Amino acid sequence: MNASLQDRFRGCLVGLAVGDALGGRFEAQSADYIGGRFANTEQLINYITDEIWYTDDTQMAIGVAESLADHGEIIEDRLCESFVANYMPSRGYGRGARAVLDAMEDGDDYQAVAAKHFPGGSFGNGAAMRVAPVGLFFRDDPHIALDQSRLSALPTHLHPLGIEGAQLVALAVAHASNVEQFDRDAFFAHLLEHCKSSEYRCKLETAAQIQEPSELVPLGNGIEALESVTTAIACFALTPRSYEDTIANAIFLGGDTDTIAAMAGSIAGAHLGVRSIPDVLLNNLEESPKGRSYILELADRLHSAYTNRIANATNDT
Ligand code: RVK
Ligand code: MG
Ligand code: MG
Repeated sequence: MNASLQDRFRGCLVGLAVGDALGGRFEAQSADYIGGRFANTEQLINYITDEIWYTDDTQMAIGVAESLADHGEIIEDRLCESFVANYMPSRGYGRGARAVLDAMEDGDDYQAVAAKHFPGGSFGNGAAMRVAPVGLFFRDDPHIALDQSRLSALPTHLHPLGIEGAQLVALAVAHASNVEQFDRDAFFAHLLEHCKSSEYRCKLETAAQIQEPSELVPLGNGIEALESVTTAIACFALTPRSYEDTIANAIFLGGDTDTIAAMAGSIAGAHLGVRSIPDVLLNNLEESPKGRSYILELADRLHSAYTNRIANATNDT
């Protein structure tokens, strides 16, 4: 039976957090090392016997989801307030993102920091790792999803590749949440239709042809958006009927495992629903004040706000 929409909202947010938390155990390790420890997905998943803690990816995605649930759209000032309220440096942030968030927290000119820390702005994957709630909330309209994703990236990521990475993940989440039967050709055609840069186009065309995990390697496993966004999308497209295989595809690549598994997990969860997440992972996800129970409630709150938005849009026409 296909997952309900509420179940998909839950699957997306919890799928992001679980991918991040499991991937966080292997961040910066090599593919060879991880592959030497675990022979397959089952061994990787069953290695978890205690609590898994999420990182900055989930912490910032929570901020985006809260802001959307409260305001119904991305409003930069409100989003920044939410980022500051959730900011916890110990979760492990990118160094440019930390500089921007520190400025936001201190009431300094964070936009100037975002513009100058890296010339041309950041092309890190920080905007893409947190964007899944935007894809869910605007799943009915790719043009709004693209625009709102851009707005959600801008406080920290001004480089076009950082922004487009977020837009592609949002579109992937939206599409995954919309379809009952996953059609790989339709999925990549949709992403390519909205892809602007030759850099992402080239990677998406490669991703669309991938038949087995070893072919994911050339897409990249790095902290830059261009080295991780299409990788995450391809991890899902390779095994669209399995949440655990999707995040395992990402983790077995090594490198930025928390973020690639977070993005891939959010897409898989949006398609398959929260029941697709293995109990051993769900039950071990941290139960801190903004842990498992809170994320499930937040997903429900986002779902309610989404159904209100759709109802209001229908009444207006
Ligand atoms: C620690 C040169 C650039 C660049 C530019 C590189 C967390 C830098 C999460 C930078 C994610 C890194 C990740 C990350 C998210 C970006 N020129 N190098 N124009 N733009 N870089 O600092 O939020 O793990 O090496 O903006 O995107 O789990 O340090 O942060 O893996 O990309 O960090 O970019 O990072 P930042 P972010
Ligand atoms: Mg992280
Ligand atoms: Mg990371």
